[in-house]
Amino acid sequence: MDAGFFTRGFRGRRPAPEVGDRLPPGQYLEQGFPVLTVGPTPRVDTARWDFRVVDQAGAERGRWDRQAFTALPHETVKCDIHCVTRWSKFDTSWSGVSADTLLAGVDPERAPYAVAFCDGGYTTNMPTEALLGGRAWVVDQYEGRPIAPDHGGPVRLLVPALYFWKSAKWVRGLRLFAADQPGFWEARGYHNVGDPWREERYSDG
Ligand SMILES: Nc1nc2c(c(=O)[nH]1)N[C@H]1C(S)=C(S)[C@@H](COP(=O)(O)O)O[C@H]1N2
Ligand SMILES: [Mo]
Repeated sequence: MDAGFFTRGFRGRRPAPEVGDRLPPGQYLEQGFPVLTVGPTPRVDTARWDFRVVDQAGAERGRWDRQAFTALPHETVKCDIHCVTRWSKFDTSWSGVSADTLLAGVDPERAPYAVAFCDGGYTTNMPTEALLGGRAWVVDQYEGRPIAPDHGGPVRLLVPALYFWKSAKWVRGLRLFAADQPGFWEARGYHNVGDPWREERYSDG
């Protein structure tokens, strides 16, 4: 075999260093934008849409209808996203409301666990802290346009530091708990935390 061919073949199996540094273990770089949904894309009734923060007992800590949500201060977020099925996509760009804004006044020591709930019934859990400090957004634009229905539009959660199953599509709110409550995938064997850099894909138990 000719040395040039071997070199190209060898390089072909390894991402360039600038890509490799940004790829968590076991991930590959995807250029498209795959759609991963359990079940059908729900029909979202924008007239009745709201985003709510509720406590364990069901008491409302915050509620924004579509108009109020749109009027909240928005930030542009550029981030890499990592799906547990091994694709990563670099430099995705979103616009939305920081979870710090939506959770203002919530004490993460008194309400240490959060569950995102959605139209269609999907849920996913994370520590309240994982949503604070500029680490999570509730986004309503992707690449400068409304988010396509298949990708969670009109509004989805974005938690780029965790595997993308935590970024709940069609999100309608956050419920706060004193004790951890596994979400849809977390109750079906996915890792409770889901840090891609630690390759926390599945739980052992
Ligand atoms: N409501 C809801 N949110 C969801 C899902 C889902 O099935 N329902 N799938 C999750 C998974 S496993 C991934 S990888 C991402 C996929 O988002 P995308 O379809 O925009 O790529 O959404 C996450 N959020
Ligand atoms: Mo996923």
